[in-house]
Amino acid sequence: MLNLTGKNAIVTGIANNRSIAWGIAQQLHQAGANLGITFLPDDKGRYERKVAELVESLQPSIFLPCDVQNDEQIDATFAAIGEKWGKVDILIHCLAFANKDDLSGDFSNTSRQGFITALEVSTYSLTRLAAAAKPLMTEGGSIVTLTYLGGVKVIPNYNVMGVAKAALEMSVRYLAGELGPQNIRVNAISAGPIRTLASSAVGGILDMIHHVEQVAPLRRTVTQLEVGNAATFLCSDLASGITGQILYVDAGYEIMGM
Ligand code: NAD
Ligand code: 0WE
Repeated sequence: MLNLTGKNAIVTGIANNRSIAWGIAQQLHQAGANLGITFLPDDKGRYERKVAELVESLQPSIFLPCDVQNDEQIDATFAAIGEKWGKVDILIHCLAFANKDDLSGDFSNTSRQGFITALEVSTYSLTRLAAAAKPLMTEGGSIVTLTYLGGVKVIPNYNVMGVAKAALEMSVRYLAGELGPQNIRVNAISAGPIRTLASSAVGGILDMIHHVEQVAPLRRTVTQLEVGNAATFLCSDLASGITGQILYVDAGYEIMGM
């Protein structure tokens, strides 16, 4: 029933084997999707080599740089995707960035530039990539992004990223409203805390994970592959009636009041 054979899927946000995007890419591949992987390029090409090596086993037919802060690169990448594939069915938006200084201390100290950067990379990029993918989603499509509870409730130190995620979740609804008539569905997965490159750079993440293990109904955290399974579902025909939604994949943590 869960079959993505013949579907072309762009996956953004793979940095290493702990990335949530890596869990998603593996599950999309297992369901039979044809993968296109984009990565954040750096001067020395280190990311490119590492990510290329990692994704080799998934045999992506596209592997291209895509810094979401660079309009020309986004346009060049989607032009190449259009030429190679003709159509896109699935877009996975799995990236975020805020300056490290803005992820601790007082939220009211967030600088103008820090606020702009966090919302540019973490929020605007979804709308920008959706616009680039829209003309290629000629047979309908599914767009999935990743969010976090800190966009709905106050989580200590999440600060400007919480504002970025709140705006991301509303972007999901506006995009779903706009793209629905073209049979493009847009949803978000709100994942519980997972140890990744991004989260490991945050002080106290292990304590947060321990807290979730004690309080969440399932008494554990979730894995990248569990998030990947939910994303695969949302991209499949099994989810054909679902758009504009935020799906919690958090071992139930979000329902708890105490
Ligand atoms: P990660 O560090 O593996 O992934 C973040 C990715 O963002 C990296 O691949 C990085 O290259 C990419 N990125 C940053 N700036 C970019 C730019 N300018 N252009 C293109 N790519 C850029 O960490 P992750 O935890 O897997 O994060 C993936 C998503 O999951 C993020 O949206 C994050 O907010 C969300 N999320 C994470 C958790 C968690 O606990 N790890 C929980 C809920 C949601
Ligand atoms: O969305 C995220 C991670 C976001 C993130 C993390 C970093 C660390 C390194 C964005 N930008 C950066 N920039 C860096 O320089 N998560 C949901 C994981 C996360 O981050 C937190 C959390 C959790 C959970 C930050 C503070 C408190 C909790």
